[in-house]
Amino acid sequence: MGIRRLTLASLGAGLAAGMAASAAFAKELEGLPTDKAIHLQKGFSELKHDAVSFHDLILMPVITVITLLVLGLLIWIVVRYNKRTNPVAAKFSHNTAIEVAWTLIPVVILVVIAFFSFALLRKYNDMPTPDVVVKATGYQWYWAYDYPELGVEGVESRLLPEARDLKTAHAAKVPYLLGVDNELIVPVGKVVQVQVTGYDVIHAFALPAFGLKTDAVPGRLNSTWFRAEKTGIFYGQCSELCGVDHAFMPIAIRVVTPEQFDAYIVKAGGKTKAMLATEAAAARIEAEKAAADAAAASSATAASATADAPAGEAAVSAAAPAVQ
Ligand SMILES: [Cu+2]
Repeated sequence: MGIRRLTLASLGAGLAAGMAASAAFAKELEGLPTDKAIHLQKGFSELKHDAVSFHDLILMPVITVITLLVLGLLIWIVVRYNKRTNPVAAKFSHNTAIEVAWTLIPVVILVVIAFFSFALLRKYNDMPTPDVVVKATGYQWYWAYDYPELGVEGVESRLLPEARDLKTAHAAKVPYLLGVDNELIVPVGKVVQVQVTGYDVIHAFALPAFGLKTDAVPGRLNSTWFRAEKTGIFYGQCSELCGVDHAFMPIAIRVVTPEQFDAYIVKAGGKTKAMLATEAAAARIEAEKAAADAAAASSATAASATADAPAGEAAVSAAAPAVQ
């Protein structure tokens, strides 16, 4: 799991304690939100690792330093400049040096954040060549998955009825509000491109373990990608308020081995990449043979037609003015 189960009291102990807690509480529950967890969900894709690093190494230190600075200043003002310790208030209204400083320092901080932020955005945007393309369509209130290249369409994924209620979910051992009937099946270690769209209103395809969050907008195809580092089931949820059952349209991705993925595709009535490649090769041989036959036939025709050539030319020149 690796999610830091920090209590508020232990927060003060700082980042080091957080790291220790993270290791200590790591157990088999992965790809799920966890009770009392405070940190981001553990990542299982490169994009998520980068997003977590950006959060932990850039954003958190900046936030912490600014918060402590402001807190320190507040305490200093309260203690040093209250009515008792400072009965005569100062009368000056501004200080140019300090105003320049409190304008420029935030600008520098924002530029530093932007630098790392854009690097991460770029990584999301520069997708490697996908091994598998999946189309995820948001409906009120479920998801449907297609594998457009492999000929599998309309796999509907709905919340399990027993997952709707905490008690029945626990009894059935399915994750509360997350368990679905048909998970999105993808192979481990492969680049999966997810094309995201909406059928009726705007939804959002979000899954923390892979760092995914992409709007599903009707009439528009957004895309995102991930490469799952391990097999297992990972959960996310629709993340754009989309109506009364918004909370009941989870996203579940089951990561399997490439062999299991191929078997799933075949079972679902599609064709694997290998099957398509074999078919394409056969079609190419067929086409080459047809072209060779046609060439042989046309050379034979040409030989027999040589005698008629002057008549043919006359016909072409007679037809030419009509074309203009
Ligand atoms: Cu939705």
